[in-house]
Formats: sequence, structure tokens, C-alpha cells
Amino acid sequence: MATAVAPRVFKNFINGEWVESRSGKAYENRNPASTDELVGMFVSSTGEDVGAAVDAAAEAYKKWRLVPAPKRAEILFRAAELLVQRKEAFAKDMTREMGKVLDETRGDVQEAIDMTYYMAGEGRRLFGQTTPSELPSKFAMSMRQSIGVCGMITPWNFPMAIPSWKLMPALISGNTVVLKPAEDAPLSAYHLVQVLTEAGVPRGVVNLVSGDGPSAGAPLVQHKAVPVVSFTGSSPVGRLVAQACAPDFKHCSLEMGGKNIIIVMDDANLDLALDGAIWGGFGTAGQRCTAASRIAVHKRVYKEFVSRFLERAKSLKVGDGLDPTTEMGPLINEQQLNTVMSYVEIGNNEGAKLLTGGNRLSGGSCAKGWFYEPTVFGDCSPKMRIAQEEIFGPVVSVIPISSLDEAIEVANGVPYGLSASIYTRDVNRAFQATRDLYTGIVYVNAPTIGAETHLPFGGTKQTGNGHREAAIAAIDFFTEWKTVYVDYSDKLQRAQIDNA
Ligand code: UN1
Repeated sequence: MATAVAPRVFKNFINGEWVESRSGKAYENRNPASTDELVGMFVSSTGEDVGAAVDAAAEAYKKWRLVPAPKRAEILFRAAELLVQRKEAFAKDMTREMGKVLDETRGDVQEAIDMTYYMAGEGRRLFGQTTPSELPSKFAMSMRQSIGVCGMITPWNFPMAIPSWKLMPALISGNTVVLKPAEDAPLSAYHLVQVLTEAGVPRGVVNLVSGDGPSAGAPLVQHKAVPVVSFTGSSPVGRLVAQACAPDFKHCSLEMGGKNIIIVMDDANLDLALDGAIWGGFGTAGQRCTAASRIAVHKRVYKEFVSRFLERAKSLKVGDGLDPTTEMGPLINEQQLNTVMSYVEIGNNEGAKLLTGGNRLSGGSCAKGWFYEPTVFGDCSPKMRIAQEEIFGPVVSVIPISSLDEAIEVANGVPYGLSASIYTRDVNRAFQATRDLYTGIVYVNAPTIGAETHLPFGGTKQTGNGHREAAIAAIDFFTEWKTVYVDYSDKLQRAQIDNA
């Protein structure tokens, strides 16, 4: 496609330098709200590029692991300060490259700021345990140790926040990194890496390779010198990542899909629940792993809730996220639009009631992008595909329920387990739901989105593989425990035997 301005080509960042890809090829990153706007050209990396980045990270690791953690923390702290200064510019670029509205892209940069400050603080903690030994004159403690080169593959929907969730804990723990950001939104990752570099991260400690999954992601995951892999994306790709990690027993953290639910009980504050359902269902055009794509509503309030929900959904202003009056941006690309359209057809065919939406928006300000109407299906049964599978678009399935027990059964009856929410004014119901919802995150009187960086993030079942991001949980993933015993008795002491 012809462009008005000469496209800027973003290169790989390897061993402290911006370098071409060995492929000599580049691909376009276009604005999903206006596809004739070229955001930039990004190089298409190959296994050779990845190999060079891993070599640089492995070399840099020798020194970086020995830098005292409080010193590493100072660099992260400076990076956080730079992010604060550039927040507005980074948010605008992010909206241009992946479409979500400015308020949300500001939030995304803020999440990276929060994570960076938080992990900088960890530099003076990284606590282990000291504990009495069972034997006299013997000292026992555990301490964390860094692991090595971490390979990271990150998605386009939180293109700065999620790379920061992985980079900051890995770096503060003394690891080095090769990051492969999503093909659809690499610019935000570039900004993050640039900031880290300006803040003083030494050469080779953070490397970035752009490109697609098969050509750049797969060689990173398979590389023998990469003992740690952290991936956020779809469950099918996550399965491939896990399989690639298995032969070498790599540490592998997977953050994948969701089919999150908001439960609205008959005693809920309906105004509050409506606000939550709109934000949870249509924020980021439903393209969040935490999106509320199911709403289970008690039969006693079903009619009122649904009619008010439709009114709100219909009035959402869809358009370019850079326009401050826009409430919902586009889908990321044509493929995602096709996926959403095919799920709407599936919903219609399986007998769900299409209450609003169901069409691509292509008139007026939506003419040049991948826009879709906020869409609501009513009277869904919990086993319908639209109520079971992750759609990743502005499509909400409303399911009538008649008790809390039934709501919890519906909530837990999907293959995913990221986030769940309940609206009720009854403290007993709130705590019962908190206990029985089998998800990684539960909200009471708040929607399914809104995770904070100092608490563990992740989910059960096909959402994850038992690890958590953010908080201390992330440090647990990016370090290995080392248990240290120091015997100062000057004689052989046999544990479990001499103290029997
Ligand atoms: C994601 O959807 O991939 O809680 C991450 C939230 C955000 C993070 C979402 N803080 O929705």
C-alpha cells in the first residue's frame, strides 16, 4: 500500500544496538482504526536473529547476575521515572498501533509504571527465609538465585503492561531477557526497551526481536540457552510453547485465555452492576483475557438488567480511540474481526437471542478500520459455544440463573478460570462465591477487570499452568530457591539421625 510519508523502520535491539534482521525483510504495523495510517515498519526476525540476541543475553548474564539487586533497582526506578514523563506520548502511540481508547492506553502505560516501581522496591527485599536448624551449631537459610536468559512472548492487547510484568521481575532478579513482542503492537515494547536502556540497563541485558510467532517466537522458545520462557497469548499457542519447553524442562509460565463471568444477584445494586458489565464486557472492545464475556443474571432482575444493559451497550460510541469522546475502539485486525463475526453466526445458529449488535461498523468514522458493534446475546444456555469459548471481541452472552449455587456451577463450567465477579449486597453470598469460584481472581461488586500489579495475576485450568504474574509470585517464577546450610559445629552432624 502506498504511504504518504517514508515509513520508519524499527530494527531489532541486540547487545545494545539497533540492528537489521538477517532476513532483510520488514512488515507493516498499521493503525487498526484507520488502516491507511502506517505506524511503522518492523523487521521480520529469523532464528539467526534470535540466536544473536540469546548469545548477547547469555554473555551479559555473567555480569548482570552479580550486580547487587539494589543497584539493579536504581536502574528500574529511573526507568519508571522516564515512563512517567513519557506516559502521554506512549499512550498515543499505543492507541495508534492497537486501537484501544486513550484512557485505557494511559492505564496500560500506568500499569507498566506501577510494575516498574514495585519491582524496583523488590531490589531491597527479594526475601528468603532464615530458620533454625534441627541440629546444634548449624545455620539454615534459603535465598533466591537468578536463572539466566529469559525468553518472553507478549500479546498486543496490553502491549506495554504485559512486557513490563515479565521484564521487571526478571531483571530485578538478575536475569537477562530476549523479548519478542506481538507482531500487531511492537512499538510499545520498543518504547519500553528504549526507556530501560536510557535508564542504564547494560548492553545485552535486554534484547528485542520483532516478527511473527513461527519465525521469531518458536526459535526463542526452543533455544537451548534459554532456560526460562514466559508467554501470554492464546491457549492453543500456549500448548505449543509448553511442548517446546518440555524436552529441556524449561521453566515455562503460560498466561492464556479466559471466559470470565459477572454474576448479578437479585439483591445487587443494579446501577453498579450495569457500570461493571459495560466496562467488563466492552472495555478494550472485549479484547482482554479478563473481559466479562458472560453475565449470569438472577431471574428476578433479569428483565430489568437486560433492558438497561442493552440501552447502555447501544449508546456506546465506537470509533478512533484517539478521539476523546470515543468509548470503544476497533478490533486489532481483520482476522479478529472474522473470528468475532463467525462467533456471532455460531450464536445465532445455536439459538441464542441476538439482542443488539451483530454487525461490522463500516460507515463514517469507522470506514477505514476493523470496527464491530457492541453485541449482546440473551437467553444463552451455559453450554452454548458462545458461552464456553473465548471470543476476544465485544460480544457478551447473558445467561439467566435462579440461585447462587446455579451461578457458581455456570461460572465454573468452562475450560478457563481467570477472573470472576459477583454483584450482591449479601456478605454471606459474597464470601461463598469467593470460596467456591475456581478462578485465579475474584471480584466482589467490581467487574472482572482491574488487576493491580502488587497482587498475583493468573488463572486456573486452561488459563494457566500454575504460575502467577505480578507481585511476589512473579519473583517466584523468575528465581530458583537455593537452600543453604552452614554447619559450624566442626563435626559431622547427620540430619534426621543424630537428633533422633
Ligand atoms: C489482559 O487482559 O491480558 O485486570 C490483562 C486487567 C488488566 C490486565 C489485563 N489490569 O484487566
